[in-house]
Amino acid sequence: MEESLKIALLCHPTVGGSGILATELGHRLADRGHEVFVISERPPFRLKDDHPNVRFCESTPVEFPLFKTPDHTLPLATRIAEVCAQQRIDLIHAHYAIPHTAAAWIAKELIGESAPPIVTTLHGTDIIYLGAMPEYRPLLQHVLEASNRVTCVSNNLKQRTEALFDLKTEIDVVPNFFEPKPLTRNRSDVRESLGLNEEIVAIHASNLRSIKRIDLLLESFGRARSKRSLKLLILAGADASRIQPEIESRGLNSDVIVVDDVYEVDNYYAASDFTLYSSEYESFCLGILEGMRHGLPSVSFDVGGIGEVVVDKETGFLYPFEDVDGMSSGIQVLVEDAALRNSMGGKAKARAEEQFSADAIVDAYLETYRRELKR
Ligand code: GMT
Repeated sequence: MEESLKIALLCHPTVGGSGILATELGHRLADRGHEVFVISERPPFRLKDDHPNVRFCESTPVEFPLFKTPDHTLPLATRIAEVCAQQRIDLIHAHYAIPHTAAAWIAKELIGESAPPIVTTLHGTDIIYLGAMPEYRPLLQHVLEASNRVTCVSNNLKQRTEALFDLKTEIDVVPNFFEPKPLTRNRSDVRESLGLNEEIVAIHASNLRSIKRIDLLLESFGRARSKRSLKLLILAGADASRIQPEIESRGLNSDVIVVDDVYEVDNYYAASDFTLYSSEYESFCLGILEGMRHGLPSVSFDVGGIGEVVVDKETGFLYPFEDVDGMSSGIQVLVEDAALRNSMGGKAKARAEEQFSADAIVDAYLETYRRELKR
């Protein structure tokens, strides 16, 4: 039996791929008998903190009259040091370099020689955007170097990281995984509750940040929709009011269904027919993988690491960024051809199970931890 580890997991509590992945990784590590201490300002939205091996350790941001906004990072660093000392943590796994690896690095300074190693997992925007900003670049360079191991969720993100930073550490690629939860409602119930009949449903789940290019999503959908009965279901992991004006101005009110605050996504994927993404960058695009695991093909732009998840014309359709004509034709093909939808969906599901299973990916993270701890 493998020796049980004590792992401090740092992640964003908000809706987003990195938090989802980190949380699910925490659950899987805990299922395998490791002790997981999740340090964040509030429980990440999918965290099961009633799991016997998972403990949530709150880090409270500080509001102080001289600070314009609450300070998250320094209290987090102090809290990490405290948890490491009290719990004799073996390893810190930081998801997102800024602020998490930066806070872990400060914590290491506080702890001194007995500080545990840091594994950093990069998820995308911390490198693509923050990495390009002069305010963060030298700090990012420093904390990536200070990490004992760095992993990226795709080869594309690894290449982008290596192009931006001069790193001596070898970066490992550990892709994302997704395992669906058992469905709690059947397809027809979910569809009925959304006011759907026989329509074909494209699903998009995201935090609607500007990088998701909801304008291009609506443009492609709007162009495809005239042909056949088609609806767009948006699972909004953020305040959806920001996209309502865009939906209204395009006259898409009756064809776009927006559902807020969805924590259990599986029922919605199972009630849909394909996934639709129009992001300008995705290091991976967990939402496409979630759909694949439910047997859904995808339509998206071929940006970032999406081409490592989707096999073009087999499990989904990929188009150059901003090619809304291409995207709307891909949508139409899937809408009109049920047999193709099913066969591509079947291939998507098989690929998700073979390449992105929880077992294989958790093994890969454990291997990364053990390689470091054996040193
Ligand atoms: O894309 C977002 O807005 C959320 C972001 C996050 O950090 O939660 O997602 C990033 O990490 C996910 C999990 O690794 C990836 O699937 C997403 O592609 C990645 N987003 C970007 O690279 C923009």
